[in-house]
Amino acid sequence: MSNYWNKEMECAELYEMRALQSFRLSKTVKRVYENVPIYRQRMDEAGVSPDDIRCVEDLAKLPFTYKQDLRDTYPYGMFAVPMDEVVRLHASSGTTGKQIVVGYTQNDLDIWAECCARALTAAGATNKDFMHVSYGYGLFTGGLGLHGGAEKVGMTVIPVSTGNTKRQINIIKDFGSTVICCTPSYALYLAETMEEEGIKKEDIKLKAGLFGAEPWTEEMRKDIENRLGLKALDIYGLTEIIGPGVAFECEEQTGMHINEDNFIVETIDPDTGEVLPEGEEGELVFTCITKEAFPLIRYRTRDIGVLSREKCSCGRTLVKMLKPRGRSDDMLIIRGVNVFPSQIESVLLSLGDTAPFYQIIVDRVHNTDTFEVKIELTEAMFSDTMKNISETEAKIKAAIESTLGISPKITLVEPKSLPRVEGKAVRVIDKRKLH
Ligand code: DLL
Repeated sequence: MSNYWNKEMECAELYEMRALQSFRLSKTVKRVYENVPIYRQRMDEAGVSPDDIRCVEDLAKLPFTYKQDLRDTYPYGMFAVPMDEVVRLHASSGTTGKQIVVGYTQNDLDIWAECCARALTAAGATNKDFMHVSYGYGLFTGGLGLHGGAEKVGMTVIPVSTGNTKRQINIIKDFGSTVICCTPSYALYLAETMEEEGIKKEDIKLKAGLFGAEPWTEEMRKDIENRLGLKALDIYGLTEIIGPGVAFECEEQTGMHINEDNFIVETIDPDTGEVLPEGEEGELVFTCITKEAFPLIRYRTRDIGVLSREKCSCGRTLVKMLKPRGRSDDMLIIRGVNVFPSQIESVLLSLGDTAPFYQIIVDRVHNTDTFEVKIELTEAMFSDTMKNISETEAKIKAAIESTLGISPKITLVEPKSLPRVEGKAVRVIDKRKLH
């Protein structure tokens, strides 16, 4: 049976939620218009006044906010409260470009902890659980965000942060961690190290994991669940909006409920900016309606997702976002074909012949794109005959070609030769950008 952290919000009727969102939206828009010059300027230019925004349907009248706006106003230009009310800063460097800084009032931290507490409760966590936090602490939001949520639930928090994987395994075993959070790639690395150390999943007490901060597939979920002996749940968020906890999965494992009382979500056509009906794939756009220090309006995430209001068996009525396919800027165009790294991951893991570690290398030679997928062999495969190895290569090549319509070069590499990560995985090396 489902447990809720805040049943009133998590199970509200849609009309109640819309009324609450409308009220909070109009208040937030007034506040940013008065306090953040870039919003006032943009709204004036668009000919929209705060009085025009009375309900959720009015949202589309407002201009979008882009990551570039955060960079242009770096560091504090988009803060909506005086700095003496800001009690915490976080930052994100992203993979490209100047870093961005976000701020929180005490009330913002409480809201954030509430969002993460909902996620943890949906994963079955209670104050009897031991919470092993392997997300990085520091300017990255993962560690401190989930830490706050776990404390709110009253869990016994173990703030391990990243690094020293063998020590982490000992802590999981000796301290009796029952819930863990880290990136899905780190979960696999932990599983691998555990196996190397001869520790079985029966020797540890983990029952649930909250994995996010990067895209991961259903196939990866199964692999993590089998190897760590836990239920693997997805958690989504981004620094600009609050950090982890914008959306969280329940036991149904069919997408993440968005904390709609705090964030209004839209899907838009990334090219035209047109709002799409719920259920159509598009770019996710979020508006913060409760945050004080850093409330973004219609923020373009560049994450590509689909929303669903289908009734969820957990009883929550919060809209769900299906597993995002990745960022629009993660999408590769190889020989004119759109390729998401997650499509390749699905193929590799569903074939199951290799280890779940891979890298995609793209280059341009004589004006033609080259497309190589490096995949690690398992120890068992490594000692196999050359014939079997080339058969596996051919099988993977055919499977990727039939999914994507373009043919990769497959290179099977030695076990444990691809880099392991403690945070977000780097799956793609696009050398075309370097030329
Ligand atoms: O990754 C916050 C976070 C920490 C989320 C811990 C979940 C758990 P950023 O570093 O700002 O913040 O990166 C945000 O990561 O726009 C997505 O592209 C991606 N992302 C985050 N969660 C997921 C997920 C944190 N569950 C960016 N699935 C986002 C797919 C995700 N992508």
